[in-house]
Amino acid sequence: MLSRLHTSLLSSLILAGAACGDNGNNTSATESTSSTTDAATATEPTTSTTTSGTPTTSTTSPDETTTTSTEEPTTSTTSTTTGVTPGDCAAPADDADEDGDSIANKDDNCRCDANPNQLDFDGNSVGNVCDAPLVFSIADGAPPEFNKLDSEASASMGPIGCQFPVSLIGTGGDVEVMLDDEGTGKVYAATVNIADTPQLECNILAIVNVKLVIKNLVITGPDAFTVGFPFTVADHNSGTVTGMMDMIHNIVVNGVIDVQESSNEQLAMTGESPLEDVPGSFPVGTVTVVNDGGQVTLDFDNDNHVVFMQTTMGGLEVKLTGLTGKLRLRQ
Ligand SMILES: [Ca+2]
Ligand SMILES: [Ca+2]
Ligand SMILES: [Ca+2]
Repeated sequence: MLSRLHTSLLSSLILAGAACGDNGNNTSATESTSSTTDAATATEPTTSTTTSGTPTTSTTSPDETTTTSTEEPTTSTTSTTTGVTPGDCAAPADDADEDGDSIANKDDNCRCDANPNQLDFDGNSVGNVCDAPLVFSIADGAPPEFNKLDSEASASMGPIGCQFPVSLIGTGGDVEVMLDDEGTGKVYAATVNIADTPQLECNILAIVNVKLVIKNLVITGPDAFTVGFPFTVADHNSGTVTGMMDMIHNIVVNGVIDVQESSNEQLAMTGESPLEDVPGSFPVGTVTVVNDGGQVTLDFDNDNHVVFMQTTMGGLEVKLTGLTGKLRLRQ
């Protein structure tokens, strides 16, 4: 199937219009497996990123901790009362200062790791430095104003094209938040899934009828969003922190471009063309973590970001642009 849309006109087929952008990235036409690296380039120069990353590796570290972390609050409460040191440390609850952070063992909420600020975001008596990550999940049935990201798809061939709005709905996945004693933290968003979109359709000047179905978007970036949670906007005692994600996050897109009719088969042959494992990315955004109520919100607000783009060898360019909205996850 794929091959049907192959043969390249590509670089000559660049849309001048703002909505359809000008990234004449001819290599992106390659099929499915080619990947992740192109993606970053196709989407946003700054990312350069990251690479290569194989989707799968990314899930490792977050997942490992997932199970334990949900249990953490309870366990640690018990430990503190029984005098067992928080955070895997055998130092007794005495007047010594095992980690040299000027907090005596008996008062230290993380006895073997220096944490002079004693920040304890979730108030479980285990300092952030010794504590397990906070884990949040997207749940189905969330209010419609959340877990919905608005974007716009475009299909174009050379100077002609069409646009259609797309709502991407988050249906599942886990995000982990790890905080430190300096008022900063990292957010791992390794497994956010976005639902299939309904079929989208446009007619390019009666030359080609294009149907696009985005089967899935999955975050696969191996790296955490690094989020600054400065003291000025964070209240570690009440459990609220807000910060900016400092990097674009890789995603993988699956979908189908279905060319229903084409009056010019040189430009686009009819039939399905899989959009499979097309690399893409989410833009930077804001993260807010509220411990009271246990939720984390990822906000995206970037009309210019190219989430993904694929140019078939037949010269049909399909692109998802702009990303605004919120994903809300709960503990
Ligand atoms: Ca200490
Ligand atoms: Ca300490
Ligand atoms: Ca804690």
